[in-house]
Amino acid sequence: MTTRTTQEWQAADAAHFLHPFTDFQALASKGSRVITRADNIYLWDSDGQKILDAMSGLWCVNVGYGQQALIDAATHQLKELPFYNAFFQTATPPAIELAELLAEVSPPQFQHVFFSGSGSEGNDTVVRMVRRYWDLLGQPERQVIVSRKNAYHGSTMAGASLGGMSGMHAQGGLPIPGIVHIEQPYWFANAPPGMSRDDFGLLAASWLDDKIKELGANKVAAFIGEPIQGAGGVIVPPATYWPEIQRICDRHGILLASDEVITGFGRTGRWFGCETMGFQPDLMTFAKGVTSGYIPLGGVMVGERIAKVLIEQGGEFNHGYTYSGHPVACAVALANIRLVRELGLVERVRNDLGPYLAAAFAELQEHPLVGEAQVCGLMGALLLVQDKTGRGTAFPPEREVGMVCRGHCFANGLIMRAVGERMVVAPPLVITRAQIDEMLALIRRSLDLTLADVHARGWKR
Ligand code: PXG
Repeated sequence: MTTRTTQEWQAADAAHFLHPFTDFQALASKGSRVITRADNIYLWDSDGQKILDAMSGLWCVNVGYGQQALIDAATHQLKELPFYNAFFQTATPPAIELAELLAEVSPPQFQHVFFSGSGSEGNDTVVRMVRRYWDLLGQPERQVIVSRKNAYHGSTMAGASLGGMSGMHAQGGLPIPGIVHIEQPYWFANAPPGMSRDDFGLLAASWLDDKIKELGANKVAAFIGEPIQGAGGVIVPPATYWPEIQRICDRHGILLASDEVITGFGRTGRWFGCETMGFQPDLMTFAKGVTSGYIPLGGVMVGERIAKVLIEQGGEFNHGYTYSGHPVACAVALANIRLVRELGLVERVRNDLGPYLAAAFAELQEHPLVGEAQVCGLMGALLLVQDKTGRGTAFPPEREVGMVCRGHCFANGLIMRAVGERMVVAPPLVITRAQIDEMLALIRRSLDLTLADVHARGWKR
């Protein structure tokens, strides 16, 4: 790559690069921040400023930046066999070994995997596969997939349809047919006044039961959800929610899919979020953390209930991607998962870093701006409120207080994501306690600066 000044990069970027989820015109007039290198949990931009990346890239760099084992795995595989497909009764050693290793680290019901290139593609596979499963069982009318409002399942036609983001549905005529949404298990926003979190978890799960009864169980193929909604704002459901969802799916015989794109590979202190939340899905979508984002890879873990039917009576499944089982991506994933094991990252998140972050966030809950602080493993959220009385009152969205706070984070060398009024973190799992302290000092400073702005504008009650 050539060396250019920030202004030169920004000009070329604005002239040619259409960024995802971006107002192209607004960005072109402002100029992108150009990230040029990274190490461990830190990034550097084209002005040389060091930034603590509390979002692991985009929820993915679980082992941190600069891990030589992943670099070596990619280099070796690029030389040995940079590509071969898995379509025409062929396979490559990295894809076979990765399938084997994924079966080992996944809950016991998973012995098979279908590879994709991303999380969105993985969820497209889920849609195709569950409908195929019911076809094969002679119940083709079981088509509908139930998802949730404010869910994020990707940006392809099926992924965005499964997702519950109204802004995405508004563009492109979504959702596609056969996908419906129930309300999310977000206690702060959706619980009736005075209801405990645990009671609310049961209530929110009962909305699935209501929806199934409304549609007719014989029409419903599957329910899909993120164990913890990530892009929706790190919404940790009450502990009662997922076990009740499982009971409802079991009772109606419908398939349960866990979208583990963010929660997989140690993020919550177990290999997969469903283990932390206490349920046993039939399918798990994964991506991001499978390679720590070093190279694109996704897929679906397919439970034996489904795999058995597909294998024993399926015939050809007319679905797949050029890069299903890409050897370089699989080689990097193998190195990544082995490294997660070697470093004991899953246990470290569960026993040490997760509780440490939770204690720190509990202290931040005392901050005048913070109405709710939630942590699960190494993902956390702080909800910014204008009034802390009772359950609290969030700032009205049009004030964009989250964006104000995010601006202060950026200016202070911290990447924290704003989802509306929820400020979220998901740092690399290799972060140390000392680095968590450093992150917290930056968060606290950014909150204080945001509070000063809020007071100056007369927005605080
Ligand atoms: N499922 C979940 C749960 C995700 O979080 C996807 C599927 C789609 O994965 P791909 O690889 O197709 O992007 C995701 C992706 C954000 C943000 O702003 C989150 C994601 C992607 C982009 C932005 O928090 N998650």
